[in-house]
Amino acid sequence: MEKYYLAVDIGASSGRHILGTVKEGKLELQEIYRFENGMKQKDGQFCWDVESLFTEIKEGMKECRKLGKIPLSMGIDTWAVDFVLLDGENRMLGNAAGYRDDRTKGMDKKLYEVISLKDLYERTGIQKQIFNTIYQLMAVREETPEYLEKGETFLMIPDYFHYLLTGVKMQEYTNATTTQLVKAETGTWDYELMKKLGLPERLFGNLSMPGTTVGPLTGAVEQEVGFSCQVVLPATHDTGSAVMAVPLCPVEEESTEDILYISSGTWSLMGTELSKANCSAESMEANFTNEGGYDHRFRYLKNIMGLWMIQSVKKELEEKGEAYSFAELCRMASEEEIASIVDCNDSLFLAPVSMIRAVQDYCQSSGMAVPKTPGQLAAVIYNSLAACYGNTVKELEAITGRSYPAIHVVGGGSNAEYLNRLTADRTGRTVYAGPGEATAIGNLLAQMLAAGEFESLKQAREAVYRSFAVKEYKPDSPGLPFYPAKGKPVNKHEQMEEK
Ligand code: LFR
Repeated sequence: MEKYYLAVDIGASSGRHILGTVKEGKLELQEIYRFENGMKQKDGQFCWDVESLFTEIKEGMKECRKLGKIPLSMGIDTWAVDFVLLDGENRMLGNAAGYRDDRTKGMDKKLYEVISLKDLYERTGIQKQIFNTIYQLMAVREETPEYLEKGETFLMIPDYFHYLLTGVKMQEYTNATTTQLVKAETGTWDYELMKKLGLPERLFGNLSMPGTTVGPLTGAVEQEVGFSCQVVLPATHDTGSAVMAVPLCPVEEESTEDILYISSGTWSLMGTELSKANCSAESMEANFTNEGGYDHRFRYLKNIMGLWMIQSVKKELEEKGEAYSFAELCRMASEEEIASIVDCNDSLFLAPVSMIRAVQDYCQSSGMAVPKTPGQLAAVIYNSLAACYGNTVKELEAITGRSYPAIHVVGGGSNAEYLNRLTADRTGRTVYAGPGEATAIGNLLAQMLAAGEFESLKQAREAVYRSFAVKEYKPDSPGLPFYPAKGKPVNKHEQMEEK
C-alpha cells in the first residue's frame, strides 16, 4: 500500500496541490491541482481573497478522492508576514491585507518611537522589510484599533487555513518568526515587545514546530471533500519549506552551512543555513535576516525582489496586447547588449503602478541606457537580479567568514536557464538548479519526517538529491544535466571529471 502525503503550496501568484510518496528511498510527486492567486483591491486595500483560496484548497483535495489516493496527512504553506485577526466568534476582523499594500508607509517611524531598529534586530534577528507583520500591526493600531480590542486570535494565513480545515488554532513557529515578534534566542513570542507596542498578548498563543499534528479534518470538511486525514504542520512559511528541500549530496558530506541557496520565485531568497542566529550590527546593516527554520535552524538570508519584476512587466505587456512567455522574454533578453543595472532591492520596485516605467525611470535618473523593447527590459531585469546575487555572495562571505563554491537554486525560478547562466557568470560560482517544486517538496518532507519516513532532515535532503534532476551551470558555460533523476547518486567531483 502506497502512503500518500498532500502538500498544498500557495505562492503569491499561484497555488498547487502535490501528492508525494516515498518509493525505494526516492520521492515521487504528482501535481493534482493548480489555481491562480494574487492580491486584489478591496475596500481601497490590496488583499488576499482567503475565502476563494479556501474553496480552491478544498477543490484540490477532492482530486485525491477522484484519484483514489487518500493522503495520510496534509499541510499548507504560503508566503509569510500576512495574517488575519479573529474575534471571539472566530469571524475575521477586517480583510486579509496583503504585504504590498501601502498601509505600512511611515509605520517604521512610529515603531522607532518605542524601540530602536538596533534593539529590534538584536531581539528578533529579522531584517527590516516595511511589510513585516510588526509594521502591519502598527498600521492596524493606527487605523482600526478596535480590531485589536475585539480580537481574540492572531493567525498567519496558513494557520488560518489549518484552522478552517480542523477547527484547531495553532500558530506555527517558522512563519511566526517573520512577524518580527519572536525572540531569536528562545524561539518564543516576545511578549515584552508586544506590551511596549500595545499589542494584546492574548492574540498570540504557544508556538508549534513543523511536524506537529494539528488534528483531523472537521466533519463538514470531511463530508465536502469525501475523505478524512490528519493535518500536520509543515514549515508553513514557503521559504522555510523550500530550504528544507535543498538537495544534499551524501558522498560529499557537505552540510548546508557550507552552501548557498536561492529560493527563486516571486522573491529570490538568497542565503545559507546557520545553527545560531547572527543578530550583530554588521548583519543588520547588510540587512540579512535570521528566519526560524525546521529543527530551530536559521535561514540566514536576504530578500531580493526576484521574479516579481519580470512577472509584472510580462503582465503589463499582456495588458497592452503584447503577450510573451517567460521563455520568449529570456530568449529576447539574451540577444540584447544593454548594460544598465538597477538596484532590485530599491523600494521603488515593491509595488509600482507600472514596473516598466519604474525600471525606465531608474535607468534614466541614474544616467544609464533606458530599456525600451520587451527584450531590453527583460535583459536589464535579469542582469540586475544576477548582479544582486553577486553582491550578496560577497556580503555573505564577509559576514560568515566562509567561502561558498556553489549556489543551489531551487523553486520555480530554477527553470529559468538564462537567469541561471547569468547567475553563474555574475557570481563566479557553480550553480545547481533544481528542484523546481522545492517548496512543495519541503512541505512533504516535514510531514514525511513526522510519519517516520526519514530519520533526519539530512537524510530527507539526501533523498531529494537522489530523486530529482538538477542542472549544473559553471561560470561561462551552458547548463548541463548534473545528477540524474534516476540511478545511483554520483559523486559530484567524479562526474565533473567525466564531462
Ligand atoms: C516568499 C516569501 C518571502 C517573504 C515574502 C513575503 O514567497 O514568503 O520569504 O519575505 O514572501 O511574505
